[in-house]
Amino acid sequence: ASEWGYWGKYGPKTWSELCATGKRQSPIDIVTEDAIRIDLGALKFDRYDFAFSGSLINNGHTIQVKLDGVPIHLSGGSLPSVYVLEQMHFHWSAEHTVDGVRDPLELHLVHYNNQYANFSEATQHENGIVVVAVLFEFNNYDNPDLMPILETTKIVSNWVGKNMAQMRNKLIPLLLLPKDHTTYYSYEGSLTTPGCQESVMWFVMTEKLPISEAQVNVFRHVQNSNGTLKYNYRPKQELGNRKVHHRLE
Ligand code: BO1
Ligand code: ZN
Repeated sequence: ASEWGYWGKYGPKTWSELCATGKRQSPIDIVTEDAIRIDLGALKFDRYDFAFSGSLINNGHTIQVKLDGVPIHLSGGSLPSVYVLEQMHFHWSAEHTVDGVRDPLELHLVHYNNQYANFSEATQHENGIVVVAVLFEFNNYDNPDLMPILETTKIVSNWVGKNMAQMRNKLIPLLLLPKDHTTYYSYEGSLTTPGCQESVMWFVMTEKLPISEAQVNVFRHVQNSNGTLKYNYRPKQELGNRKVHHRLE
């Protein structure tokens, strides 16, 4: 079957025919005590500070955001190339855990290596994709920087895979990164959904951003063809021989 989901008869235990199964699958639990402290250099977030119009789609697996206009680039931090922002999307709860703690939300900013023609081509190469992951932890107040995305999520939450909805307000991607966007954990892994291609350099930001319970509930009410998409995280995968690096200035 090409159908997949997060629980029951389409859950991650049934993904084996859809997924690569190598030694660098994602997500993982990040054990901070085991992370190797090293100067990996700062990431350069180019044009992240611009205000972008864009649109959202409910693809039945997540809420995905596409921005319009000029390309947004990520480089530096020992990356071999320049990476182009393809899309961003959310997982509720978080996919990466830190010392076993699972936060309520994780944002993925998905980039592909500009040496390749497009995202799908880049997933065939080991340095093809960079995902920057931002963890959100509960706070008593709404996070205003999520407003452009959340107000549009409410619109698309019951139109599965149909149409894109334009955001009413512009989005500044830099505001979705923690203030300290130069301290991160990094490791070599995979896409966390089928086909789970082992093409991803992961950068999990150390500093977390706040989100209210009411805001997380907007995601928890997203619908797909089987009902409510109550959660959409893949369980942790074996670390194996891999090392997690922790950027230190
Ligand atoms: S993630 O950041 O590892 N959760 C991730 C997972 C999958 C994708 C991007 C980031 N992209 C998906 C596209 C699908 C496509 C598939 C093939 O990749 O959303 O449309 O079929 O590689
Ligand atoms: Zn993701």
